[in-house]
Amino acid sequence: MSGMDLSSIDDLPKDYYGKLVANNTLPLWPSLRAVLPYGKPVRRTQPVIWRYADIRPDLLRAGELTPIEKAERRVLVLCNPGLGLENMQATASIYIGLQLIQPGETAPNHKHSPSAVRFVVEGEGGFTVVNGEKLPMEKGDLILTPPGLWHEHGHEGKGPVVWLDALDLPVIYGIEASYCIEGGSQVIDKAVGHCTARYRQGGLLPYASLDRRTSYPLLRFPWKEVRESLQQLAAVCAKGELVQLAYVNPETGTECLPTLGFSAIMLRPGEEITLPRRSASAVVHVVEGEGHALVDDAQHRFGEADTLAIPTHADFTLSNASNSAPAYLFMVDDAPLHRKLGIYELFS
Ligand code: 1HN
Repeated sequence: MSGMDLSSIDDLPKDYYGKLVANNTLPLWPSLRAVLPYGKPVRRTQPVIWRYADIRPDLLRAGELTPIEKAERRVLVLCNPGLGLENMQATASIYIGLQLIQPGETAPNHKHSPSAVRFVVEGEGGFTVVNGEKLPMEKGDLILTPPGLWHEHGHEGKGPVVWLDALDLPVIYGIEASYCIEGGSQVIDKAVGHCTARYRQGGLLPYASLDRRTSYPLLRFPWKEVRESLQQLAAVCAKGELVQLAYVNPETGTECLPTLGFSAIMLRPGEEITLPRRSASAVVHVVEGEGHALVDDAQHRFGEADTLAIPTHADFTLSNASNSAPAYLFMVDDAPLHRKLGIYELFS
């Protein structure tokens, strides 16, 4: 659709336009099509890939250059060039960083209005304390730090621990609602496995959950269990059917954070899958395996620990390069936000 040809600023008398500006006003019609384009949103988000092999040496160097006390959180941010590097957006709504913690280091306790998660990329011995519960961090584990919950990190193992941080920071900052509060280190008042043991089996809940709900009952999703569940799902999915599991709040069966959604995908050996086009943007992180991604017109070869940006309304095809081994991917998206706003669309 071509639509109406709208008047530009140049069609207006200079003195009239000057008076509008002096009164802190503007005419809508010269800008209307920019903010409300026909058919598809304007997307500045580029379908880029961040390769872990490129970034890892710089992240380890940050560990030498900047003591943790001088960084609070030692992070290299994955910035989408289409959105301006300084704006620290992987997509318009999703912030992604790679955080390094070395043995014996601690990242101090705080809580904030943005929602955050950690997805462990490498290393052993890391942990996050959330709401008085110490959550071990093993490779591929997803740890939630929901809005307003205290969280701090530590490392009791050997060698570097690296995880991916995902936050709804661009949204919360964009609505001028982003802030944090510092606190003293938390008292750990819950046993190891407090939440994972209670909610370890889908379809079964601690009985008391029927009467008493907490907002965020499950804070850690061990990768070992997600990987096994994907394999079991793959065994009953038809060829060509997308093998994808959503991480949910076990008490409500819906997304586990207000704005961001999380899912895991298994690409069976040799499999190529076109995902449905959606209104939501996403970031995809490779947990295991190698393959190709076609995102709109961008073709990327991906390997373990690489991360890709998927713009809103993008065409998206994934293929596994191996004919013998599966590939596993972790996806963060803003579909919960779209659903809450009533703008979520799934195009078939
Ligand atoms: C944050 O709280 C963490 O707790 C990491 O590890 C990255 C980026 C922006 C704002 C808050 C963390 C963050 C962050």
